This record gives sequence, structure tokens and C-alpha cells, in this order.
Amino acid sequence: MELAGRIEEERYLAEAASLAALKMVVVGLGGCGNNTINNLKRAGVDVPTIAINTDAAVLSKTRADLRILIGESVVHGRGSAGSPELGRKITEEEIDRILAPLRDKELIMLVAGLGGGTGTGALPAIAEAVKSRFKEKLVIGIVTLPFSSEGPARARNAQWGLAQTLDACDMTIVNANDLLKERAGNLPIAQAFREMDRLLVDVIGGIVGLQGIVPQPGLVNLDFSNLSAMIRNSGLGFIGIGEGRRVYDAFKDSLTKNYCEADIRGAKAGLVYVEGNQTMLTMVELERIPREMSEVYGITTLFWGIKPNWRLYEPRVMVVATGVRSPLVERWLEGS
Ligand SMILES: Nc1nc2c(ncn2[C@@H]2O[C@H](COP(=O)(O)OP(=O)(O)OP(=O)(O)O)[C@@H](O)[C@H]2O)c(=O)[nH]1
Ligand SMILES: [Mg+2]
Repeated sequence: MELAGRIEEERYLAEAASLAALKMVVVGLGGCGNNTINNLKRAGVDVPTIAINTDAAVLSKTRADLRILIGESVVHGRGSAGSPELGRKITEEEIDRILAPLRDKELIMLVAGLGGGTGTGALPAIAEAVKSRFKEKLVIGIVTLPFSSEGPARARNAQWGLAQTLDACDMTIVNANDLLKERAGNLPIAQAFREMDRLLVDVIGGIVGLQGIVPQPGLVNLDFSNLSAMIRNSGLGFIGIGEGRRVYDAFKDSLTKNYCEADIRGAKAGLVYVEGNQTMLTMVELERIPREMSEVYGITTLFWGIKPNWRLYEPRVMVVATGVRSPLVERWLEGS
């Protein structure tokens, strides 16, 4: 074979084995999940989306690739009135309609604001069904915890849903509204919701960005099998996306985007990817990050990659840690 042809073929094979061809989907559940899909579209995040809701009015305003109204015969398109038990029952009864568009996907992101009926009930029910029928698929749950000012009923619902979500998903990313509000200097609630909206778009955009990681010569190539080994049944996860003048600043910034008191020390595995133009990606800085992940945070199973992006003015870094602990999540699970 001609040399050029052989190089083309090798490049093709490398891409097929990497995450370039990973089939993802974002499923937005209930009001918050549907809203997240609109925000992803607005931000230009390129990923297939499915919106699911019991509330027909909210669903009709959601710009998803596919919209599924559930529970129509039970709640007549009017939402699950804050009952996660009802949200779960409706989801289980219509599970085949929900699973059908997920069949050809490899990584499924389920997004909901915990505290209401639909999202809180549907998320764990869908995760359980996917895991029991399609063992090879990866399911990531991305949830928010309600503001304490939303009252004890919402907190109880969220606690109920959080415990099941952590059990059912391969990895769960938790963001606590209260923590974000405090950190941002006690914003009014509406504004704090918009900040959380932005954070959710960043986290999902970061995961979607895994598809563009370029395999680096001499480094362990991140492919579906090692991503899968890292995420599968790993419990609570942490994802932080950071920016800064230099790569190292962006790395440090990503660790501050922690809205669930996640302690990444001794995590099961870590993944870091750096996005920027070629001049930002100097080897000296890049080597500092994996060294710090292992020496300071004791994370020994570590994957990392580089994603050239000439449009960025400043480097961006995503840090993922799986199997982490969090005092905040423990307090929520204990209901205190
Ligand atoms: N960030 C953000 N969070 C939201 C938004 N809307 C609701 N939430 C949060 O998500 C939680 C659940 O609310 P919804 O998503 O509206 O509830 P639902 O799943 O539709 O449930 P029902 O309406 O009871 O069937 C709330 O308690 C809020 O904390 C939103 O637009 N942005
Ligand atoms: Mg609703």
C-alpha cells in the first residue's frame, strides 16, 4: 500500500478506537432537565438530546431532538405535582417508549433537578432499566439538590431520589444549589438558578468534549474500554471545568468548581483533558498536572489527553474524578 494511504488508514483505526466515535445522548427529565436541554442548544453544545416530561406545556417549549410526553393518561399533561413516587410509576409503565431511542447509544447522560416529581422519580427508574437491559452502556446521572429555601418537602423528595440515583447510575455528579448560592455571594434565587444552569451546561459540554480528545503518542490512549473501566459502578463523581491564563491556572480553577464538597483524594481514577491552541500546550506545564494528581491527590489511575482548539484565547481544563467521597452527600443521605 502507498505510504499516504497507510497513514490514512492508521489514523482512521486510531480514531475508531478512541472516543471520537462515542455515541452519546443527553436526556433531560422534568422541568429542570428540559430547561437544561434548551440551554445546551443555546450554548451550541453539539449532542443529541431527548426531553422527557409529564408536563406538556413545558415539554412543548423544549428544543430537544426528540420529546416524549409520559403519563398522559394519568396526569393529563399537567406534571407529577411534586410526587417522585408518581413520577417513578409513570416512567416504569412507559419504559419501552423511553428505552427505544437509547438502544444505539453508548453513553447516556440523565439530567434532572431533584426535589420535584417527574425528574426525581424518572431518573433512577430509567437508569435501572438501562443497566438491567443493556449491560455495556454507561449511565451518568447529573443532578442538582434544591435550595433549603424551597422547603422540607422538596428536600425529602431529593433525598429519596439521590439515594436511588447513586445506586442506579454508573457515576453521579451532584451540584448543591445552596453551595453555589453561598459561593456566589448569596444571589437571589432566580439568579442562582441561572448560575446553576450555566454550570450544568459546562459539565455536560465537558463530557461531550471527550469525543474530541486526540490520542497522544506515548500516552495511554483514552478509549471506550478505559473510560468504561473508570466510570462503571463508580458512585459519586466530580467534574470541574476551569479556565485561566495558563494551563496550570485553568487546572487549579477546575478544582474550585466543586459544588458538592467532593473530596477527590484517593479517587478510584482520574481523567484530565486540556483544551487550547498549540502555543498554550507546552509540555512542561502539561506534565505538572498528572504529577500533581498523583502526588497531591493520590490518584494513581490517571488518563489524560489534549484537545487542540485554535479558537480558545485561554486554555480550558476538565478534571474528572470517579469514586469520590463527599460529606455533603452523606449528610443528604442521612437526611440531616
Ligand atoms: N438550575 C435550575 N434548577 C431548576 C430549574 N427549575 C427547577 N429547578 C430545580 O429542580 C428541582 C425540581 O424542579 P422541576 O424540575 O421543575 O420538577 P419536575 O421534575 O418537573 O417535577 P414535577 O413538576 O413535580 O413533576 C427544583 O426543586 C429546583 O431546585 C431551572 O430552570 N434551573
Ligand atoms: Mg415539572
